[in-house]
Amino acid sequence: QTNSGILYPKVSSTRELLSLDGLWRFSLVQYNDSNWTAYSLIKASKTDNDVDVELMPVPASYNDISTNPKVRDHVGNVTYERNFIVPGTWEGKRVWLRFGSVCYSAVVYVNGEPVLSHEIGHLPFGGEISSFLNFDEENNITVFVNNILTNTTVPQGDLAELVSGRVKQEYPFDFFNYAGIDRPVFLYTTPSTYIDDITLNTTIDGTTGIVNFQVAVEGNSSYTSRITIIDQEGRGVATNEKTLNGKIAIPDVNLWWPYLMHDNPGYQYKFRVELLDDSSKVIDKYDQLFGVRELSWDNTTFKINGKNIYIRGFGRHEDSDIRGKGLDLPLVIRDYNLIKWIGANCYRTSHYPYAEEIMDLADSEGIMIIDEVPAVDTNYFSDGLLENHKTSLTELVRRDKNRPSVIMWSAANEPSTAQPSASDYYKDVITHAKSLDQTRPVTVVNNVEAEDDYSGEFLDILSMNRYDAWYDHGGDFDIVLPKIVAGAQAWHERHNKPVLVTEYGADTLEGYHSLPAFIWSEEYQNEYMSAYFQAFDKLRKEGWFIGEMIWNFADFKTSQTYMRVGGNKKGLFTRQRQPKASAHFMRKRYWTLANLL
Ligand code: GCB
Repeated sequence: QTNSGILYPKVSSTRELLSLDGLWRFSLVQYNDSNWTAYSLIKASKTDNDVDVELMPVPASYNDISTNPKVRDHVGNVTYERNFIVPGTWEGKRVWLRFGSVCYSAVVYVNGEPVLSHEIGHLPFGGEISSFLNFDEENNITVFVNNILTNTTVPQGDLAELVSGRVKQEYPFDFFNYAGIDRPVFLYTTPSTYIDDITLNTTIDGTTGIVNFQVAVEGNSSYTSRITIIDQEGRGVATNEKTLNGKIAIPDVNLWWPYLMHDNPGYQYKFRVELLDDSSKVIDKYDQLFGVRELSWDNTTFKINGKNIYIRGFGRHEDSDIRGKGLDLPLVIRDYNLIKWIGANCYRTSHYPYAEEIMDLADSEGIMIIDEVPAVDTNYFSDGLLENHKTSLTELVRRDKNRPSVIMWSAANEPSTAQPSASDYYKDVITHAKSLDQTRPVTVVNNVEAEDDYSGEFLDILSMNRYDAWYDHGGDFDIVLPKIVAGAQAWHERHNKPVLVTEYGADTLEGYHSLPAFIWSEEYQNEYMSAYFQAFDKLRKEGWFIGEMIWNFADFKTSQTYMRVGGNKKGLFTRQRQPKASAHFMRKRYWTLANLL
């Protein structure tokens, strides 16, 4: 249902909200129950949780909650189930069910009837379920969650049958393939005529902010509308009572600025929409936050509100002990405290869209986001994959289009862009991204050399991942400066576009010291970073180099391989969010850069 809106559920004078977060009954479904959407068949099939408590918290990934490797390594379907009561006062309203994300796909039943299905993790979905509900009584919700990745899923994966007969999920990316209902679940109401979607774009004219708006309404089209823009002090600063599509001017506007580029970063207004009936009674009301800012880019620069952006940041993961990728608010706030402490102004949502609650903080704290779809390590291009890939972009843009923090779309991470077939494929993907949004640049994060690539001509900004002196040339820090500088120059010279380093990093075991520096020690990570800093300082003088992002913000869990000791350890912070020596070192650089620019 990608042609309708996916506004975040909020209480207003016309809308109510109930959370379905909490403990759900959980069971594994045997892999060979192939007809997995057959509700009765799966209900009847035997479950296999052994010693575990058959309850699962929502939101959370299910994999690391259990003591049982069968849960952690499960392939195929699981079921989540719970009962809930819908207040009788909700009868006659539209009642909606909304999931922030289910990894990887879901089929949802309410009182035994299929009501929703969705494929692609990390993206919200929902729909109206009014006609399936019992009001003032118990209702049952059962969600079948499937984690299988194939050649046409985003991201791709493969099923392998081991000699033992067990089926195993294999995937080309290194982060653990967590699954489950990993973001909040809401029930909410709207009136029968309701605000379905709001799209806002802003430009600046001197000291005036211009808000271009489009409001989509479903239901009775004879209602009129009132739009009010409200500032952070709660004052109405502009109104429009005529139309659902138009422009509003905000005089003496407060712009949205990134952290450490302005003394009041992350300034947001409310865009209030009210639908009114003939007697001016408010039928529906929704407040959408937004910021006023203007992005522009050319062959050498990327600007916000007319000022050059220099990105100081990292790639990250949604990842922590026990919860996996499950939304956890203490962790979210801890992470933003660390981001501000270290002086970063940006991160990439590597390698999938992050929770809306996480994105809200980027908007309010002024942290810029490179917003990435789940297309990581794409190896085989096909029409089926292309369709899903485009859908992931459609759903991401629909969700995040109003966020001032989102400054760029990333259409993929490290795809095989050295194959000639990548040319048609990425032309299609990028054309699609540009048809959805012309106000933000689009990138693909590449790890091939400029001369081997077939994607760069379609992109606005060139992003490169480099691991010189890590995956090859261990300890040879002297090769970093010449190789990074030459690599970036080759990208710029081939396409005449701004260049950004989106990854470089070295695995580091906290507390392991070695003088002189030896691979995996804290000293090694610092010397490795120093070598890259020298290259970046040289590139900054070229005039087209727009930023540096280290891999990774924090250590994270991976699949089991000898390459990873307890996971990927390239974090500046441990998985528990404590600093390594590198975090202190990076803090000096990022604050120095922030003060220079
Ligand atoms: C990469 C990938 C990232 C990995 C990283 C690494 O190039 O984009 O997902 O985690 O390298 O540490 O190998």
